[in-house]
Amino acid sequence: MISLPRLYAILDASCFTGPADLFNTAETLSSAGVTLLQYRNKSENARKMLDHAQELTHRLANSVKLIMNDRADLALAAGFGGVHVGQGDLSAEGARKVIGPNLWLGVSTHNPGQVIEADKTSADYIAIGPVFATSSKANPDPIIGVDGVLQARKLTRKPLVAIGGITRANCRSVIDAGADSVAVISDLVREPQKSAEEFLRILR
Ligand code: 3NM
Repeated sequence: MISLPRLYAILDASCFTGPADLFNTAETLSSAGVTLLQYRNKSENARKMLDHAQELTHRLANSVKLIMNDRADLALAAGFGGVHVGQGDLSAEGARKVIGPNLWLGVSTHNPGQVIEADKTSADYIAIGPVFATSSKANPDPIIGVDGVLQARKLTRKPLVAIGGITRANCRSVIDAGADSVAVISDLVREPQKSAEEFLRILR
């Protein structure tokens, strides 16, 4: 079983002015103590995504576990530490075939049925959300609230990541409901260093 850090930072390319801004923020987060980082890019082609991912590997692979959103092939090609798949991406077992036994595999879930299904797979961790309202995801599933995290916790012993609208103000309640880690996009963007340090302090 893998062990997740309390904070799982997600760098969504749409939040940055360009690749340089994204790389700098990645380095800032790493120096603030972040050790698990996902690269998420819903609008760029595979070639650009691989370029960006390789640069992240070059800058950070020694200090941070890098996870590729959606694309198992790019995770492998970039030398990332894992891939995260959603309900509309490759199945967990499909992604596992691509990445092999050693890379981390995460699966997004949005309701109890999906948690039960993901629990049966070789996924290393399960993400559940959106816990709160989020504007970082197109067409989000219905909000599950802290109660949804409590419910998910009862359905799996795999490491559980809570996602969606998680901030410094509400993260403690999500961990107290049984999540092992919180995944965050927007509350890390504006002041990455300060924000990451505060998350890590609150969740210690
Ligand atoms: N997945 P923020 S919610 C990428 O419910 C993502 O699976 C979700 O961003 C899910 O921290 C979400 O800005 C967006 O709310 C998270």
